[in-house]
Amino acid sequence: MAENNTITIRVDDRIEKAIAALTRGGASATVAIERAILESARRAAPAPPIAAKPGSIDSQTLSVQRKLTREQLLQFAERGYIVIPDVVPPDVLAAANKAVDNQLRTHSPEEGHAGPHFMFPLWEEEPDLAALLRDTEAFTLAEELTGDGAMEYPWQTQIAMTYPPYTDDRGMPHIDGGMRRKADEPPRTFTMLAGFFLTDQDGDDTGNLYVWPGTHRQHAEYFRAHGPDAFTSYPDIELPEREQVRARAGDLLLKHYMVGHNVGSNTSDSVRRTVYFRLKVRGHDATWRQIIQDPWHDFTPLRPLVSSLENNAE
Ligand SMILES: O=C(O)CCC(=O)C(=O)O
Repeated sequence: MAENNTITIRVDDRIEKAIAALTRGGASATVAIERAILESARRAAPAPPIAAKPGSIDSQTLSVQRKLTREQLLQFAERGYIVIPDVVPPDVLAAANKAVDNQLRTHSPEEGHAGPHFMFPLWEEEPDLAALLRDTEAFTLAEELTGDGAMEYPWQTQIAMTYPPYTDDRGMPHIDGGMRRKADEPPRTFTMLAGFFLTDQDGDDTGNLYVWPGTHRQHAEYFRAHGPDAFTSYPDIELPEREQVRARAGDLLLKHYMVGHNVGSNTSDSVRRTVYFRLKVRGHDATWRQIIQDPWHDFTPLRPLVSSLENNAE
């Protein structure tokens, strides 16, 4: 609010939490405060009008890009992932691709490499990658699944590339952060994966992520039966049919942490690029035993929607 050339900013607890999260991530306090205020203002700002695309809006939708439809919420709950089209504007996408090129200057694979190639820059290290999450609607959309202000920005990024020709014949999913861990180490769980497609992956075998839909619920059921400490290897469940996630450059993937997944084949002509962020609800780490038994633990807004899924699973 502007009054006599003075701007009054109410420093709410979200700003304080954001400052704490950012300073833990290594930013100086001044930079952290500046970013936290900008982020708070961004969240408080009314949504800019967005031209609706024919056929992509329903009565539950306030705006194509800022609000998930009830159908999308249900799809996430039931199948464990959704792809939201056109979340990243072309200039942000181009800058992110340049940041990937920059990382490749120092972390390139060997000449002639075929298969996956991962790089893990810190959040602070490549601001043009962080911008995918911070300067688009992506984080707001992700928080519709967990609650407004529930999550914190991650400290690390993953650049996932697949150099052709590569055929993945493992036929098995994994869950991040727990398999092959030592029993006395906590698993590196998180709440959800936010994936940004930097290349088109709308055909099969273009490096698409493999997912086994609905396994977040099956895994939780397994850990309820066997106890959370059984999370040292892949749960013995009956696998559903595998799917390839199809998306175009600029689209956003939101995937429940517990959905089984794996690197996909790339038999196309070009290198596949995706950027991932592992997002957590605040206080998540202390609750890993609960979250792997209760798939809705971190997803408060979904709980009223999921009782039918739970009842069907009984
Ligand atoms: O290559 C991908 O997109 C998946 C990578 C993956 O499975 C992982 O990092 O856990």
